[in-house]
Amino acid sequence: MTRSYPSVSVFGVPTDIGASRRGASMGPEALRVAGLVEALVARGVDARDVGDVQGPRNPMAPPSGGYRHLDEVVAWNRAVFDCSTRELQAGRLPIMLGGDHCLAIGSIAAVAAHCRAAGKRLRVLWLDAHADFNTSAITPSGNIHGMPVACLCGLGPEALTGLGGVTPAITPDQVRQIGIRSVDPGEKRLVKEYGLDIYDMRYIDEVGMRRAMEEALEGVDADTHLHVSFDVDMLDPAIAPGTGTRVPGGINYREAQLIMEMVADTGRLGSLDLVEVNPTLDKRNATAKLAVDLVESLFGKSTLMRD
Ligand code: HAR
Ligand code: MN
Ligand code: MN
Ligand code: MN
Repeated sequence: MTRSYPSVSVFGVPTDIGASRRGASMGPEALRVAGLVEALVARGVDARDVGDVQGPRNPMAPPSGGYRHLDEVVAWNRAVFDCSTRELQAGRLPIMLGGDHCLAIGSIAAVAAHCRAAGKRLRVLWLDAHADFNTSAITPSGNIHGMPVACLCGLGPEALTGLGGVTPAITPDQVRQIGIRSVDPGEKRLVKEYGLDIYDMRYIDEVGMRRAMEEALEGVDADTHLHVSFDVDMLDPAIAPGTGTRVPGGINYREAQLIMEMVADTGRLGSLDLVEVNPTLDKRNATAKLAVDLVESLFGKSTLMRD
């Protein structure tokens, strides 16, 4: 299947501000060293690296009022929002290299605003071991990378929920979560209350990835902008050890390839986050290399002869 993709702009967000473990700040360089841009160009994609956005340093402070580093998280997300908005308005497909997952507040708020302006439907595919639906009242850590989906759905501090000018930026019915296997007790109640569509590991084990993905992609049509938010801790730690909050029992290599191939087949990919790569916990940059391999599939590379 030959498909053409819009031009791609890759940008880095070198911070671990939303986590309590350091090192995701080195994710953008790890992904560049693994050859992300070159791999896209080799697929015939017009991809350019527009460099890194800037933000405050990590003060490594304890949580205050239920949030760690709230002001800094806001500053980084504003920078992400501006960069994503600029690239979307230029008609390009933004790929954000995190950084930790709190940065998806900025990237997805930008995509949501872009879709509203363009009259497009938005579907967010949240690939993660975690639901990232905590609030300051229920978080076990204060880490804002455990809160981005809640913030985007309007639950959180105004500086984050209102980042893109419209609150909430998205509604839970626009989100599908895949690979989930770690949800905190209060968070469990909240995802049920908000009706989040979660394809957890048990569901994937029972029905298989093909059916889970068919359901997650149901209703995606020509008017849909598909945003993929890929937290590499969705993957099993045996194949992706370079990440800060590893959870056993994750997505294997073949399942991950199928996810990417099925997204590619929709032809509707409009934006991508690649987050939580932490090369300080890795061996020989394996996790970034695997992420690049999967991004190739996301851009239509088939393991068989379909491309
Ligand atoms: N649920 C835990 C918390 O809120 C850990 C979640 C954050 N880890 C991530 N995000 N990598 O997906 O602290
Ligand atoms: Mn567009
Ligand atoms: Mn996450
Ligand atoms: Mn995660």
